[in-house]
Amino acid sequence: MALEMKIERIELHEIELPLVHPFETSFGREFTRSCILVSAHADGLTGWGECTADAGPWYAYETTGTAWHIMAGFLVPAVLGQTVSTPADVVARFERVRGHPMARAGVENAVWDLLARAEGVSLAEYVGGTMARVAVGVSVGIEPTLDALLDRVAQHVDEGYGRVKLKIKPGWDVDVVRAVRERWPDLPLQVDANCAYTLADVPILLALDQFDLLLVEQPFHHDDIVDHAKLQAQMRTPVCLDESVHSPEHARWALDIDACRVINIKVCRVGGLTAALQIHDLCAERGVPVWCGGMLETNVGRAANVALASLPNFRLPGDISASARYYPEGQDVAVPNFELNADSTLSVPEGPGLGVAVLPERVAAARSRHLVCV
Ligand code: SMG
Ligand code: MG
Repeated sequence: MALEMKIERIELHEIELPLVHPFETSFGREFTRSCILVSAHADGLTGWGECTADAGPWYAYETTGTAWHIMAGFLVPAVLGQTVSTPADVVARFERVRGHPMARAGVENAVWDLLARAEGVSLAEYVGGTMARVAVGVSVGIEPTLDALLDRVAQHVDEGYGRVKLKIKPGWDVDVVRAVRERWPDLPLQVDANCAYTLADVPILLALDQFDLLLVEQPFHHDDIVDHAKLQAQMRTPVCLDESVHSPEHARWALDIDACRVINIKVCRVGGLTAALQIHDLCAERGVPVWCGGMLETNVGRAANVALASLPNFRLPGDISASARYYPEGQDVAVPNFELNADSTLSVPEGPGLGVAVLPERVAAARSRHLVCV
């Protein structure tokens, strides 16, 4: 008999946490991180999802404000009071909503956690994960000086990270990558431009080919695949798409025209775990490796990322660093923290659902807005 759950209550919690170190990308520097936590309640159980839309539309068009509007006005009403037995029931109810993947992911993922808990299995098992530990790296932001950047990289290498991603932008690229490569000749290294370049910059990007990078991530426009295909045709280093792949269809279109040879899967960017699994499977069929991106998640989103990254085609280390890299001790909303293993992996939690416990007092301490829907 398939499990059936009636969604009795959904709560939205907008929170803001300070970052332990400011994080700068080509679109700006962040000192704090905002997100919306979603809790779905049924049969005495609670499932949690994290919507990673940020305060402003810098990484993607969604913000905490737009996501709140879409969740409260459209997505929550579509599932509240409904009976669900699989995540597909939620996806079907969201079919009329166009766009707003991060908002959809927040609600859908809360139901995934709820259903996995009801089944008494870990989320990793529920999604079909096969690995007990997932390979991870660390994403290093732009720093005020090259010396400061080298210090940051050294700190993370000393902590045990076996793969480093550097953020690049025009004026902070070839020389920076050269300096890091000279100091760490064998370090698995990759770069992420967050859309900061155009076709006019192809010579700069081709200059990166000499540094033996794992990949170059999203150099061009946040919706582009055509220009990326033109670059990949000339570049030895695999192009990896992040921002441009915001649905399984976008992944297929990109692969069809050879716009990239690797895809960064972020659960929220693609609209939830269901879409993330579809992209994983599509890439596996086509022989294209994927890896799990990060959005400075709390331990709630991180636990979902770790579960997802336990699937077999996650063949490159994820941007899923240890909890201590993100928020001050005692402030993350869920426990236990994720710790880095000596082999640059995180262990996949074995407890039911996400395998972390959300602490209501920590959510309340960080919360700026709260909505209870019954
Ligand atoms: O979660 O460790 C992390 C950050 C990984 O660099 C990271 N994410 O474009 O891939 C990316 C960026 C987006 C961060 S915007 C908040
Ligand atoms: Mg990226």
